[in-house]
Amino acid sequence: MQRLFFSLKFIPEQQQLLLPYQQQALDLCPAAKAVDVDNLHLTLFFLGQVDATQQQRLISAAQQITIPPFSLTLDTLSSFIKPKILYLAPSQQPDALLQLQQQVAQCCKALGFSDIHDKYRPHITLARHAVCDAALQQPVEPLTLLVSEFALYQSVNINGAVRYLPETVFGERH
Ligand code: 2AM
Repeated sequence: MQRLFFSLKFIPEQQQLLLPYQQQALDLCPAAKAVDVDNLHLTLFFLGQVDATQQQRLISAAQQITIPPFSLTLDTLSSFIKPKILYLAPSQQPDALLQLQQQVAQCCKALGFSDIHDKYRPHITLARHAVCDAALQQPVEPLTLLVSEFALYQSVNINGAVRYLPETVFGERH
């Protein structure tokens, strides 16, 4: 069994562009713990524990999804109280992102996975264990990323550190 989730796939240069926003988040809430730069991602669907057979089925289903490259503009720094995270999010959710998320969710649900979230809320978690102003909602300098891939990620614990590893990548180059 592996702990898996679908997520947009950012390239390392895009993850680097997120670092100033992470710093802003940490300035607002210094006790929070920064997410490692190569772990920065935007979840599409969280699956939880998945066995090898189901994983293969998920991959086959996701290979049928087409993803036209789209722009994602991130412009809001905000927080969730549960879990206590600081995140960067788009104030306008692009249709292409929502369509992709719906297609991924449909595949997952057709294979028996349920969505543990009441409502899809696209966000990039920048820091965790954030005990700070609960009502944080701050406009920031907009950052536009071009997205053309998503991936099935595995969450693993390596020497006590969580790593998100792209298992299978989907999108225009694949
Ligand atoms: P993330 O913040 O790293 O994306 C399981 O709840 C995981 O799904 C969380 O660790 C969180 O990971 C992500 N998540 C939480 N709430 C969500 C929501 N409303 N929409 C999408 N992803 C969410």
